[in-house]
Amino acid sequence: MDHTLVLVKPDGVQRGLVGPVITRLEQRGLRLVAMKLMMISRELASQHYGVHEGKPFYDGLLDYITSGPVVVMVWEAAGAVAVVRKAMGATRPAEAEPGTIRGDYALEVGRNIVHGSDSQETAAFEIGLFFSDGELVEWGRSVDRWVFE
Ligand code: DAT
Ligand code: MG
Repeated sequence: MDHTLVLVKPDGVQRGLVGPVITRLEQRGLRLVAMKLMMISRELASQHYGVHEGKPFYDGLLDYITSGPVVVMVWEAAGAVAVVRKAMGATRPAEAEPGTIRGDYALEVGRNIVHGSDSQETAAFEIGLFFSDGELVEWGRSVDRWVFE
């Protein structure tokens, strides 16, 4: 099944939104396979956000993502990347639909609570940045047959 990387960013952790983010993804039916609280180093941040290097918001983005602890997770489901992107809502929270994480909890692009990988290739790259293979837990839930076809 597909994997995607989700971060609750420093603003989400500070605002006590780790629980709501996890709850939404759990209740949707995705399976959590890895999770930790950590500080992101400048080095790791520059790798994670390498595609944005040179953009006007890049330095501020690195300041923000390294400004406090984040919760980093890997979630599993068929089509996990797209499912999580939709659940997160638009990058600019002002444009995010109500019912999405950003649409319900955020207002500004530089304080948008969550990160989710944007493709399967990006997901594989990002998961490799944050986790070693042994940290992904293969497990089953008794409810899985009621969630996964
Ligand atoms: P997303 O986080 O939805 O994948 P992205 O990968 O395009 O969005 O950008 C990464 C983060 O960078 C985004 O969550 C917020 C910030 N960002 C993106 N575009 C921005 C902009 N035009 N001005 C300020 N911050 C921006
Ligand atoms: Mg992105």
